Amino acid sequence: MAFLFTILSGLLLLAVPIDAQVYMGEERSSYAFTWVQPLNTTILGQYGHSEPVYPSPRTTGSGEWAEAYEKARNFVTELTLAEKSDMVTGAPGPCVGNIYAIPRLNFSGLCLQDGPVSLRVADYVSVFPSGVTVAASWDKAVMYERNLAMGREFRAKGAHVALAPSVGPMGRCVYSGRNWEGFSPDPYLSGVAMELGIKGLQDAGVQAVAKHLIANEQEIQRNPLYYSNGTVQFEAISSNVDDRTLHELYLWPFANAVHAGVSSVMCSYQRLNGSYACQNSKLLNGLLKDELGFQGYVVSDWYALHAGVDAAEAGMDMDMPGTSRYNRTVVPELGRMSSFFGGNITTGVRNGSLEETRLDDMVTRIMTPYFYLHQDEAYPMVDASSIFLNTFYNQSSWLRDWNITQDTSVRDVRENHAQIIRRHAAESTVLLKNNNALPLNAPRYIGIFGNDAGEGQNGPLNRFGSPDSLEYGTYAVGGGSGAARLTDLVTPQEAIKARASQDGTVVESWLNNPLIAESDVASLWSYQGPDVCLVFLKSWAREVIDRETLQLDWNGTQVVKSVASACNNTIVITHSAGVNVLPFADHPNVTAILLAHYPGQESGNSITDVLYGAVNPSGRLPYTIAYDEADYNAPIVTDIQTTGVDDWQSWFDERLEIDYRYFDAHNIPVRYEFGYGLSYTTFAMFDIMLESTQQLGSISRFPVEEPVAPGGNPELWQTLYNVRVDVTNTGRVRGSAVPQLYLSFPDSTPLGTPPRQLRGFEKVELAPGERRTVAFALIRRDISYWDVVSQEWAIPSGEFVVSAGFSSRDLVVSTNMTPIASTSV
Ligand SMILES: *[C@@H]1O[C@H](CO)[C@@H](O)[C@H](O)[C@H]1NC(C)=O
Ligand SMILES: *[C@@H]1O[C@H](CO)[C@@H](O)[C@H](O)[C@H]1NC(C)=O
Ligand SMILES: *[C@@H]1O[C@H](CO)[C@@H](O)[C@H](O)[C@H]1NC(C)=O
Ligand SMILES: *[C@@H]1O[C@H](CO)[C@@H](O)[C@H](O)[C@H]1NC(C)=O
Ligand SMILES: *[C@@H]1O[C@H](CO)[C@@H](O)[C@H](O)[C@H]1NC(C)=O
Ligand SMILES: *[C@@H]1O[C@H](CO)[C@@H](O)[C@H](O)[C@H]1NC(C)=O
Ligand SMILES: *[C@@H]1O[C@H](CO)[C@@H](O)[C@H](O)[C@H]1NC(C)=O
Ligand SMILES: *[C@@H]1O[C@H](CO)[C@@H](O)[C@H](O)[C@H]1NC(C)=O
Ligand SMILES: *[C@@H]1O[C@H](CO)[C@@H](O)[C@H](O)[C@H]1NC(C)=O
Ligand SMILES: *[C@@H]1O[C@H](CO)[C@@H](O)[C@H](O)[C@H]1NC(C)=O
Ligand SMILES: *[C@@H]1O[C@H](CO)[C@@H](O)[C@H](O)[C@H]1NC(C)=O
Ligand SMILES: CC(=O)N[C@H]1CO[C@H](CO)[C@@H](O)[C@@H]1O
Repeated sequence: MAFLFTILSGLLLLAVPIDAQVYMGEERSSYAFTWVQPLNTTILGQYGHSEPVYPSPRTTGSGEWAEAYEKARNFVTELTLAEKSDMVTGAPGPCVGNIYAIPRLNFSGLCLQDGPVSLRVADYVSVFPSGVTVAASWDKAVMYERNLAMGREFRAKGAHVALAPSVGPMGRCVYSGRNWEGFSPDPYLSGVAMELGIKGLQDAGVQAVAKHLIANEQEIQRNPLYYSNGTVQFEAISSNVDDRTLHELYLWPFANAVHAGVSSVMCSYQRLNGSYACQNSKLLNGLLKDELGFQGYVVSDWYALHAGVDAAEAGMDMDMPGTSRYNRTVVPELGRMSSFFGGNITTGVRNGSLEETRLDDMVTRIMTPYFYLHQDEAYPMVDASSIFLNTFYNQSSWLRDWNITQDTSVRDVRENHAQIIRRHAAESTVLLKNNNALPLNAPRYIGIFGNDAGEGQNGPLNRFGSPDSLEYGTYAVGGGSGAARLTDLVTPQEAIKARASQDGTVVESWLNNPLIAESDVASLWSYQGPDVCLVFLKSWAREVIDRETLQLDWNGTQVVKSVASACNNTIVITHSAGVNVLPFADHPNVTAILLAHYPGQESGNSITDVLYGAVNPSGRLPYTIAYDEADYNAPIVTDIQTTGVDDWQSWFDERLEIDYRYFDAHNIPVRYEFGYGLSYTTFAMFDIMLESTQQLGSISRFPVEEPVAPGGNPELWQTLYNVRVDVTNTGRVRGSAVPQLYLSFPDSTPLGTPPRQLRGFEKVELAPGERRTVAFALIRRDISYWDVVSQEWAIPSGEFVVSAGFSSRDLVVSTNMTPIASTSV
């Protein structure tokens, strides 16, 4: 959702969108590079519109939701027209998003809260590892357990709806400011993380929201820009994506989300093929509700709605926050603030422009997950800390509308989650290089270097959701609406000191600046220098802005060079939003490199466990680290040179070729490939075996037509093959391997198919010498491409190569598979 920079209602009266205030400030103009995508009116003509798909499919409560659906239908029959309109329109209240209570029906309203790593607006909650960190775990148990624990906290604090998990952006552009909130540019890995994350939240009784649908792959110009008189100067950027790419990349993990029974889907800010995502009927009615069979409700990103009745017809179900972006004054005749929905919905039904059955469908979609998750039964009240820390609404604007007991006690909901967070972040740490430097063995003297090792300077957070000083302090989480309030934070410095004292190790620390300034770094330390130099570096990212560089912040590369010039055992550890280029990786004195991403509140304990070998790192890269920034394709559009109101356009011309698919398709060497990561032990793989679950020759090119269920045609989810490989631990310590399965599609697949695509992974823990068989199931969707002609998933004829290995470029064993024999033409 939109992260607000200010809540002062006075400022909000300015007819300037909140995000635009940032673009017009120094942040926008400071971009080091400019990428202007030329306006091509020929292509614009092709993409300029999205096919109309009407009417909006009505929910049928299919699948496990049948009983809840009946309750929701009954609930709707009790409502007046005004109450129905309230049910689909956000209102000021105690939470970041609110739906009014209807005490007459024992409905206590809905509380929607950020975000993907923590309940952002609350005290005494835990801060979990970020999405990118969890993706780096490649561990299905971690993906589920993290969100189950987080869901318990949302529930205990009285939030019905968690605005999580995120998979848009997915990571098309390495610079995108929100990539870290989601998982990976690989749709398969992201799809698994979505599915398990949603199950975790919902098993805790909290509604999950899959966001942001769709192609929200950059922050710059994600919202329209207005003149001060309120006229649009530029519409938001349009992500122009072809049909096959949308299905095989960006929509793929949303299909997993719907398959997992997600309660809600949040539509994104920007336009898709020229039409705003929150009123694009092809996207919402066509793809999401019809093709994927989504039974829940679509909620807008905050202020992403730009139409009333038209958007409802296009498939939008809930307007958030439900007030005008510019004018949050109460409309006297309504007693409410104005909204694209709200009064317009009531008027629309009265004057016949909106069918009341559509409005009933919207409310039914909203209430079905509520009943399904038993949220009508004794749900906890909104916690006082959420109310008092809520900077989104002035309490005077809503208190009179809510029957809230002024209970000022704050509930501590953290349970034992610190232990889970510590273990998850440690297991997600990616070891990229290790010249026998790790694990540490009772070193005599440790030097800790870098601004990222210790505390920040001025408390945990400023109003941007970032540490008050970006220069000093370790990064446990990024900023914006995905940020978190760190009730607890264990820094690397304090955790390492505590552990080192057990061995009588000397520990000394230095910040970045003296290291850069000093030409003779050795003069900074005692005559016998540290026998291990730990350099902690970081990269910041947050919503609203995109990253400007892939170098480590605050002269990180220079810090490594300085330390390594005088220390022959330099270990680099990063806390980062995602991709960094690592120009020092081949330096002979850089003996180890660890990526911890944004690890959450136990940061120091997690990294110390890895450094000392209490945890054997088993993270793997969920993206590719190239040699050079310029090696990455799909740049962010940072500017335009024309003045047409529609001229911000982003052509997804690389189609399926993002991240490793691009590097592989063009044989570009990379520093560390997708799926790569080391361990303190070594592994080997043998004996790939493939078996079909179907009779020989019985697999059809297209799935048999079946009634759509959540996730689409159920046939797409049917296992057609099982693949097995044997993995063994060939080293001396216990550790976890991550065997990965990649498919190369036959030559008959249309052009543009990536050379290899991930289609399976498991994490398996092995004692030294232990050998285990690992199984991967291939479902129909895994071995199909999206056929734009038939508008169906199709299995290509001919031979697939099925390979397994330890990374996308370390394929150890392979076999062939021919689901459909080649037909001679
Ligand atoms: C909240 O609203 C009250 C009453 O309208 C007003 O006096 C007060 O200044 C507002 N506070 C803020 C922070 O806007
Ligand atoms: C615009 O796109 C069309 C279709 O891809 C292409 O043929 C044409 O050369 C492009 N024009 C310019 C000016 O780039
Ligand atoms: C977007 O436009 C492309 C090119 O015409 C088309 O293939 C695709 O189906 C469109 N997608 C949507 C959602 O409108
Ligand atoms: C509301 O709850 C009360 C107390 O549990 C119950 O007596 C009443 O029937 C409920 N009303 C509705 C409309 O469900
Ligand atoms: C708003 O301001 C812009 C730029 O000054 C101008 O072009 C436009 O005509 C104005 N619109 C209205 C409705 O006044
Ligand atoms: C905001 O809306 C109110 C109620 O409709 C109106 O009276 C007021 O003039 C508006 N303020 C601005 C700055 O547009
Ligand atoms: C209806 O929507 C318009 C924007 O199209 C908004 O200005 C207006 O305030 C809305 N009306 C109500 C009653 O919410
Ligand atoms: C009906 O009401 C809607 C919502 O206020 C409005 O957009 C539309 O123009 C109205 N139509 C007629 C025919 O009055
Ligand atoms: C407010 O809540 C209290 C306690 O839950 C209840 O007794 C009372 O009837 C409620 N009042 C209104 C106006 O809903
Ligand atoms: C590596 O460190 C040693 C000090 O231990 C130093 O003498 C040497 O110059 C360093 N090597 C490089 C390439 O900086
Ligand atoms: C690193 O330097 C120390 C002295 O500073 C030396 O004792 C040690 O052998 C060196 N290690 C390597 C691997 O060169
Ligand atoms: C010596 C050096 O490289 N200093 C740079 C450190 O980083 C800041 C901000 O990123 C630059 O402004 C300095 O030039």
